[in-house]
This record gives sequence, structure tokens and C-alpha cells, in this order.
Amino acid sequence: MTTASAVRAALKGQQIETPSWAYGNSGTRFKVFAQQGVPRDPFEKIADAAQVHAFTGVAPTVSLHIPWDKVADYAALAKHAADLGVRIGAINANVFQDDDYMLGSVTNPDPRIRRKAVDHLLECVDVMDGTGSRDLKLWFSDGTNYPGQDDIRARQDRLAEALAEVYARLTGEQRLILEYKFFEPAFYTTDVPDWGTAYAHCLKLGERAKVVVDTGHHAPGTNIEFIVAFLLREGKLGAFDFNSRFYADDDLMVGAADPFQLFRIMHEVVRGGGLDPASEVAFMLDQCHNIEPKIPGQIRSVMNVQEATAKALLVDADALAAAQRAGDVLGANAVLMDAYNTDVRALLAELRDEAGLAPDPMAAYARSGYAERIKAERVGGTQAGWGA
Ligand code: LRH
Ligand code: MN
Ligand code: MN
Repeated sequence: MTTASAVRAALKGQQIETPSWAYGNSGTRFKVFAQQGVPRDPFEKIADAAQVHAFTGVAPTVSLHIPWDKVADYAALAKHAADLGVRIGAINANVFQDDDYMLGSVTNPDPRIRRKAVDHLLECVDVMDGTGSRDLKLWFSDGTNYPGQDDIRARQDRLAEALAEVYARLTGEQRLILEYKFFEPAFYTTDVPDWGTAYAHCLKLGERAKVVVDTGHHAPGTNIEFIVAFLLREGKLGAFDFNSRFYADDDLMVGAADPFQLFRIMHEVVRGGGLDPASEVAFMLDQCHNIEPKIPGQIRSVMNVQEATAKALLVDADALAAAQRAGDVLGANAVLMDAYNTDVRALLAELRDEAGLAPDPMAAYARSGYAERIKAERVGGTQAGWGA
């Protein structure tokens, strides 16, 4: 059984990355509700991410999305982050918001457009070099809408070729992490629709290529914890994009729709050694706060991941293994449910206190006056948002 001190150490060591785009305005295709005080540029997004870290103590990195976070001097952006106590995390490429990509980016039938897309991915590796980021995170909106529109098999060949070129450009500790999603914006075929496709491409590429599991990217009813268990066992789980969903890719706060699913996922992470820093599994959020305030939305999300992790760490692994060996179906299930039903909030508050943080990050942030300050200061200019 995991000892109390091991549980505490694991919780203290877990790091959760927040996405720059969570701090900007976002919405659905029907309406973006602008909020006051949102960042006007990537520097201000990083300042907001630094607040999440300041109050939770476990969110020291922030992912960028290029070109949403394009700046002239990436070293200056990295220095700005360091000055605020955070670092640049994954670099997300964006080959889905250009007219040229209507029929695809790296899988487009037109070689000129494929070249343009791959050049962007290579440019993202330059950004990694400039910021010290380890991960190049790739998600492709590529696919087709109608049967016969393009050759499914040829598109896989083009994808493999593009990925190989980008992978060859990586140096040192850098990784290529490949995200899948079953549909949207393509509605008939998607070129990287599932973990199996992502896994097969990563396997061919090599050791530094791994799969990203975005929890909102599966068909309803998919057993995500099985995918997590499988990928971890194969050493191919690169990262999570955490969020929650009721319908499709809703990008709601992680743990909001189905905290039990999040616990089951974290149980497999713990079981498979995914909390060990050597496993290099990155715990990232990929969310949009369309109607709730953004910084508190991120703080709450970080806390939700911590709570699910704490419960997963409290699973009595010896008792579970004994019940499983004995074929004790109900006993094994009870061991898991005991952990899930444990209230871990006091434990996490205690750990924050020990780390010199306020035990309740939500209340501490509200008291800090930061929200009022940015509302007053960030007037004028264009507010950054999802896609801007
Ligand atoms: C695609 C996705 C991917 C993008 C992000 C903005 O749905 O999950 O991770 O980079 O949304
Ligand atoms: Mn994602
Ligand atoms: Mn998504």
C-alpha cells in the first residue's frame, strides 16, 4: 500500500500545465462573450498563468499556441515567464486556421500546401529552441467531409512523410506529441481520429514520439482509462489535454462533468507509473472558459486534477491486488470506491499550508485583488482570444 508520506510526496511533485488560450476570450461559433481584463498579448496571458501557479503551487508551465502567441522575441517571452516564476511548456502548432487548409494541411493533396504546413511545424520547433520548451504538440484538423473526396490511404502516406520530416528536426530532449480526435471539423474521415492511428505513427517515428490523450476527443462511452492503461504500458503516453464534456469537444473544466471518470483515469496513471517524472507524462489542461471567469476557472481545474490524483493515490493497491487475485469482484470494486469516496480536500489544504500557500486557492485569489487590477489596467488594445 502507498504510504501516507508517498502519497504526499506524489501530490507535491505533480505538475499541471495551463494553456495560454484559456486566459483569452473564447466562445462557441454562435457567440464569444468578451470578459473585462482579459490579456491583450501573450505576455499578459503568461502573467495570468503565473497567478494560477502562485495560488496552487503546482502549475509552473504554460503551453503556447502558434501563431496565437506569436511574438518577435521568444527568448524575451521565456525571460518574462521566468521573471514571474513560470516556464514555457508545450508548443502547439496551428495548421487549421488558414484558407489554404480547407482540404487539409499536412495531408492536403496539393504539395505546395503540404510544404507550407510542414514549414509551420518546423517553425514551431524553432520556437521550442527559443523558449526551452520540450514538447511539440500536434493536432491536425485534416480529414474529409464526403465519401470519395480524397484517398484515405494516400492521406496517411502524406501524414507519415510530414511527421518524419518534423521528427528528424528535433534535438536533445525534445518530443513530438501527437493528438487525436474522432471528428470535427471533418465530418466523414479524420486523418488522426483515434489513439490507434496516433500510436502507429508514433511507433514508426521513434522513442521521442508519443500520444496525447485529450479527454474530450472520444466518442461517447469510450473507455478512456483503458486507452491510458494501454499507452502507459507501451511507454507511449506523452501527455493529457484535460477537459470535460457532456456532448462532444465541449472543453469544459476537467472533473466538472464526470469526476469519477477522471478518478478512473488517474487510477490507471498511478498504476502505470505515470506520476513518476521519469515517465515524462505531461498533465496539461486544454479548456475554454466561455462564461466563467478564466483565472479562477483554471485554479478550480488544477484543484480538480489534484483531487482526482489524491483519491487515486489512496487506492489500497495491496488490498485491490488481493481481491483481484481471489476473484472477489465486489471486494475489488469496493477498494476502488473507498478511495473515490474519500474526501481529500483537507489533505490537499494541509499540503498547501506546508508549502506556504493559502489552503483555499480560490478564496486566496479572490482576496488578492488581481482580478480588479487587470480589469482596471487592461483597457484599450485588442483582447486576445481563441484564434487571435
Ligand atoms: C483540438 C484541440 C487541440 C488544439 C486545441 C485548441 O480540438 O483540442 O488541442 O490545439 O483544441
Ligand atoms: Mn486538445
Ligand atoms: Mn479539442
